[in-house]
Amino acid sequence: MKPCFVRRNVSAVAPLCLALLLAVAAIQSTAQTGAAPIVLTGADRRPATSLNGEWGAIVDPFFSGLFSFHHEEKRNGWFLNQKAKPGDPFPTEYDFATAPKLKVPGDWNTQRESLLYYEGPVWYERDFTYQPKPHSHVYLRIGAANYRSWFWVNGQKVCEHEGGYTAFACDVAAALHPGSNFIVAAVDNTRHEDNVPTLETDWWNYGGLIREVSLIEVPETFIDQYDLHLERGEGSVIEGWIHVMDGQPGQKVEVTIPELGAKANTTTDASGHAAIRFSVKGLERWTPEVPKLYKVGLRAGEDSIDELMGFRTIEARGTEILLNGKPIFLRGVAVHAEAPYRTGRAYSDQDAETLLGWARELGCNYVRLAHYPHDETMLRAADRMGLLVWSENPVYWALEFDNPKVLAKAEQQLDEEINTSRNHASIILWSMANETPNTPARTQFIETLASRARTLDPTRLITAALLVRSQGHTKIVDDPLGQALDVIGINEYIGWYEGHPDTADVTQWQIDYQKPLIVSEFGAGAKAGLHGAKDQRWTEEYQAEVYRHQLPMLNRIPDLRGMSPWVLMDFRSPNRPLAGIQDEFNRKGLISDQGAKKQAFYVLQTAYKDGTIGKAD
Ligand code: GCB
Repeated sequence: MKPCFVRRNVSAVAPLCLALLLAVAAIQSTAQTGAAPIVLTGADRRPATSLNGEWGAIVDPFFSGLFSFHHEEKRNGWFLNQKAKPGDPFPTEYDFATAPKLKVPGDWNTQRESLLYYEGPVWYERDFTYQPKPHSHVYLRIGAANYRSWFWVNGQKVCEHEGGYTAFACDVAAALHPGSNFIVAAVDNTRHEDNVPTLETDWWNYGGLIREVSLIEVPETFIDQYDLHLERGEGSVIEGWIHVMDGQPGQKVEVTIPELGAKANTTTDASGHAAIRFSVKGLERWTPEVPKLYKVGLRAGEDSIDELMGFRTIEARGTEILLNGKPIFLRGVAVHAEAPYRTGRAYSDQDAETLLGWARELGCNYVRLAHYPHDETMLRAADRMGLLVWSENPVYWALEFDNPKVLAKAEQQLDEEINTSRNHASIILWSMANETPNTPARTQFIETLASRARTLDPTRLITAALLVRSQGHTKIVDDPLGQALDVIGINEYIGWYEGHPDTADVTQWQIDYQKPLIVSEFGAGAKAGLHGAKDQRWTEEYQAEVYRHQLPMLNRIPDLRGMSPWVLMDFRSPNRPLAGIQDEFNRKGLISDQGAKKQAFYVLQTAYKDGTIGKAD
């Protein structure tokens, strides 16, 4: 029989033949590219085989490990991890075994001096032994890889991913074998105009496997995602859903909260979705003062997850933000995922404890985790420490807002952010964007994201950090994007990028929205230990003066319901070259990268602790 795929005219192909053709094409393309990665909610609560540690690493600026001299994708790329053998008809010009090492997790920039500014592909390789269990899936779970990444197990492509700050998981079961295995990853942090974020940012483009990497084994039928939260209102009803992958409709799902003696059962529908709603007695709500967390068990057949969760509600009413039904003022600070002391990307519990510990010491009940989704260790720490969180996607400055591919990238990252972190009581705000230009294309783009976020998670508030415009000494908040938001965020730099610190004293505010307002940024640069007159830029005195004038001005804004001055700690930025002062750090930190508290820290701490700033209603 003539094989059907030699026919030229596809419309003339018999339906059966077409189906076969499509199936073969799908198998071929999956074999070449791997399946699309998935999100595993609560992955950090599952038993895992860590692949952290030292990986052989080869810097490959021309990506010659993947592309031939005519830029075709190689069949014998470095993912094969070949070893040179005597008599080989060709030279093998790489060897992961003898290559220098890089630590995972970790950005490459702060691990090798020659890589501080490097932007391009780097290859990673690690050997490991593994005994796959029958009847299970095995996922390679990557906490984040900035920005594009490709993964192969034993030379077989398992997946690719785009987006530098979200977690994903690739099915690797078919590529594993009992005994010794190897994994090769290529990570490329090259900036492109049509990326999210785009070419310009004000932070270091730390590349690499920047967060934890592990293997997670799950049964054939397993829970991939879930959402449990407290229903709005006075009562104690927990609602949400659990999604089961690769099961039959009618799969039993159980949720237990042993401390409350609560147990609830539900079953999945045809799409694997199981809605759940049950009432509990004696629930202590999660608050910043008492961040009560409960062990929550989720079970579906052979699969189970032990979660640790708090329960609270969040709403906006008029110009108020209500936590558990009561008006709250968000005493915050903005935080980059910059590692204290060693610099580079933060990833560990200790990084999170240090950064958020400083926020607590400052008197905060809230942090803006800027400008991309932070690691889950940060969210777990915020849950434990009672810090409310603004979680942000990397829609920063001027993306290609009229490019549908860019929208798709932003949507994918938003989905990953929400599906990974939706069970953290600490998160109350999903931020869609930071300081974007006011154009119709921008507004439409971000409105699309906002409605997607609302569909994915109707329980939280949607915000964005907007730019404001000036007329004389009046600051006007009228960006049309505000219509799509529940809470208006605005950034302003009176006393730093405009005017003097005392310009704040004569500034008036015109806000065209009847919604809660958060001043999501204000601040000034200072080098820790540099002292001088209060009108001398870069001194601690100048920075403190900006805060002294900002606070009374902010107190005059009736709708102000929160603030997160820029920024908790100095962080690396290539835009900040001023020698002897900045040395490629944005110095607007209240604390230096080496942990020295500047005078402004204490100005803000006093205001937060004395309650002289902010009104909840
Ligand atoms: C901003 C940006 C932030 C910058 C900051 C600054 O408005 O949102 O990413 O780092 O200003 O220091 O200029």
